[in-house]
Amino acid sequence: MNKISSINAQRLNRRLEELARIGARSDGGVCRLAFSDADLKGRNYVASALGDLGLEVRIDAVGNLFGILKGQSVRKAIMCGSHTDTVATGGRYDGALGVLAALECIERMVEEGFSPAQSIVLASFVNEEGVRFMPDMMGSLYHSGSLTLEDVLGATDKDGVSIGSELNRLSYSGQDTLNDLDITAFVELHIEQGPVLEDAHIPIGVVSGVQGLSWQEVTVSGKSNHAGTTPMDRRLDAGVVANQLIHEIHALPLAMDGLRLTIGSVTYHPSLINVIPNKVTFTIDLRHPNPTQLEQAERLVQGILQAPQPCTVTSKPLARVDPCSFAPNVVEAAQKAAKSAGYPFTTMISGAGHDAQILQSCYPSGMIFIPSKGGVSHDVSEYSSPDDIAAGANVLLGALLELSEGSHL
Ligand code: HGY
Ligand code: MN
Ligand code: MN
Repeated sequence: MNKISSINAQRLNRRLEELARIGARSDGGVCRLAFSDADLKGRNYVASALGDLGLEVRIDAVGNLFGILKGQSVRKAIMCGSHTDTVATGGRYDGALGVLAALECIERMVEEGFSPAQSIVLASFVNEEGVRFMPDMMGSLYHSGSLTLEDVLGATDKDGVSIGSELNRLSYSGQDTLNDLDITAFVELHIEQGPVLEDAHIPIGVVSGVQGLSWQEVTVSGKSNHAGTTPMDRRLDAGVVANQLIHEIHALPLAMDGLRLTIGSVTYHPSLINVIPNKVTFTIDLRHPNPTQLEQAERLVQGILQAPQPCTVTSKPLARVDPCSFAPNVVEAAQKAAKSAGYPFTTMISGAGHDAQILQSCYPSGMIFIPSKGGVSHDVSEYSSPDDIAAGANVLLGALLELSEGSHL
């Protein structure tokens, strides 16, 4: 049996450059918002590469893309992959690395004429980012059965456009499923998107779990009026109340170790210089590795929002994912792969949410990280070095072979 030792680093880095040109921003970043034309082009780039390799390509009812390399046991399969949608000010590696590294691993098997003991399935899940349509990790939530087709098709963006209408406009979806396969593991290679690996000068992170996430949108409703004529004591200024709430909420991480809180979007209405705002909406992104602490943080936020105010304050939950621990056998396979490839590694939890966190609910899952320069991600300056990219893909290849072939490696 050919022991495939490494990936073709040049081809992988070339593919990352090619994909980054789809949805390229003038500042060097990438914008492939879910179910946009650029997102479809990015998915078609991957689908045609899968077709060129002779893999069976499947697309499900929400647009999740799969490529299948049949193994000696066709039914049993190892899944690998990630997502190719990005945030609006995204980089070239978040998600794309996991999909293209999976493609590279499969291409190495095909070109060596290697028939894996289990089939290998590449997955590219739709709408992992959740910045246009919420919740995030939507494609893997649908695949794992946590969201219905109606939930997905009915989701709308800030302009009221639904995913269903975008899927029709782009003729993006299919009827396929993976019901005929028995997925025995899922492995995702991803950039760390934080500072841990770079600070420690370690090239590989083996991810043991992912912290929990809670998203909500708060709306403060007051009364518009003239900025010049309305006395200060006769205003119902939604901006004043919103800023007070934001100030109090921002103080929470000082009182709770490990809590990460982001108010990433604040929108005033009518947002005019000489009009008292009658409505302010803002988003809250809470993260914590401990489920009890995450619930406690949610309660503290609700306590602040429910305090008596002159304006009305409402909040709408947008996404909620529990912290997860990955399957020990997948974590071990990744550790073994890093060891046998000679890469120093550390075992860590993920600060960012990922498809693997959702898929852990239906398949034994795990992740492999590579360093992010400056710990930066969700920004156009996101960067990982070609050497680290090659290292991560080699460890992914090793983990796939370990999981598929077991000890006969
Ligand atoms: O928000 C997240 O952690 C992920 O990038 N969707
Ligand atoms: Mn990602
Ligand atoms: Mn992301």
